[in-house]
Amino acid sequence: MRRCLKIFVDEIWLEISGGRGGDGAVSFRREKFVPRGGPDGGDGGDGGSVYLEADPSRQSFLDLRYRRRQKAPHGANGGPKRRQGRRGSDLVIPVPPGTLVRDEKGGLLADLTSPGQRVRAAAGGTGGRGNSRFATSRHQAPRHAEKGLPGEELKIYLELKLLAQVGLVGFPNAGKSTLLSRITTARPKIADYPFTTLTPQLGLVEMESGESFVVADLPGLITGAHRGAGLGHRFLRHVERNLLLLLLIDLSPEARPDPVEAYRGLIEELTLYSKGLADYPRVVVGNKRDLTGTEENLALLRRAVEEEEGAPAGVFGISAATGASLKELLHFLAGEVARLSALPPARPAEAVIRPGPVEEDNAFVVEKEGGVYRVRGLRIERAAARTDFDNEESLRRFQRYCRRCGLEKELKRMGIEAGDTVTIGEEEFYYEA
Ligand SMILES: Nc1nc2c(ncn2[C@@H]2O[C@H](COP(=O)(O)OP(=O)(O)OP(=O)(O)O)[C@@H](O)[C@H]2O)c(=O)[nH]1
Ligand SMILES: [Mg+2]
Repeated sequence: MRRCLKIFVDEIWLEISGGRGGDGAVSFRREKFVPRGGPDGGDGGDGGSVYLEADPSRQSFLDLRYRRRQKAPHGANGGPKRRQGRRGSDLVIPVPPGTLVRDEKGGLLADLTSPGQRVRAAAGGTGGRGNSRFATSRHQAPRHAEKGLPGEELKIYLELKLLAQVGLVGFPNAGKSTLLSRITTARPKIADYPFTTLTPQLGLVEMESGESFVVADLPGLITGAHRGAGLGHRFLRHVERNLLLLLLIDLSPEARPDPVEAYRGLIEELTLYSKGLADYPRVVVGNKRDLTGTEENLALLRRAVEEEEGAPAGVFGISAATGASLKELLHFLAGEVARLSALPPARPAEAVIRPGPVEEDNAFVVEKEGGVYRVRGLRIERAAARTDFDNEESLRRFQRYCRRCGLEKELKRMGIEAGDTVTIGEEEFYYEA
């Protein structure tokens, strides 16, 4: 599906978390007559990630209402004989196409429009390495293994915006709202004065064949709309999000501008707004054919359209009020929607706005509050999360890391004393000189 106009219709919060990575194993080979073989602890499996995927079989967030917390499975721990822990399977949450994914602060993480588009919303934690990975010629029997990292946890905000395939474009009073109310269950305000419709309205057309498509009634355009005049200009930017534009033209003899001027005026406003709109898929429809004096105008309009578009272009003559020729029009629209949605997108699908995992960063900051030193930093927090503090060798390894990365020096500079508390991420320690 190409980019389509979206109107906000639903919203929901979810709390999601990636699975924890499995721990690496500490284990030694057992062989006959060999008292203690080499290290053979396997790696932990990665935790599963949580994905959101645009699934056309979903129309709303209804089935997520009672499943606000979703977790991907953990990775399994590594085992002896270098056995790798099983990785946690990914959790895929289906959402309707047209879903915007935002973070807690409202920042856009993803815009899922085409079926099958996916975004990884919460990454699983990576598994820890087993002790077999830490053997060196100098240290042949390491008892150190890494713990698996926790998965990402976050609260996300989903917004559903309906996608419209057909956009109604016309001057005020052309009968756009009347047409929408006639062909869909939408009930927009209809009146014989211009600018009755102030915000885009959507309606679903359901064909007898079972096909359906969404039509958007956009506020009326006026001359100068591309420069920001009138109400319609704010919605011009949405026009490109439809598959097909329906230019609706008032055929009545009293219509101002007259049908030919209206047609040329609409094309001009669209083209002046954006060059790409000049040859955007469109169909021209003359309305109010039930009124007297409209046949002549329809003929004039046909001629003008043929001149402009070159080939003998079809112009529909309808009456939104009586329903005349609406069946033929809908049949044509359904065919065009099917044809155009099968085309490859004009632009590459823009699914993922979310930046990838942050680059490893050696930097850390220490804040002092009373006797507590709070350490923050991606790498140091990871190193702490990776460490099994009950394992003597792992602990020593972590202490060496703290020395190497300059944390210990920094703590001393800040005046740390034995017995003070140091927190690194989720872990808490007592400082020993
Ligand atoms: N005779 C006749 N009148 C129509 C027809 N379609 C719409 N009208 C009338 O034209 C007037 C404007 O109709 P709307 O549907 O409100 O027009 P609109 O294009 O939505 O207008 P804005 O929202 O103001 O831009 C109303 O009085 C309608 O009853 C039609 O097919 N025949
Ligand atoms: Mg209207």
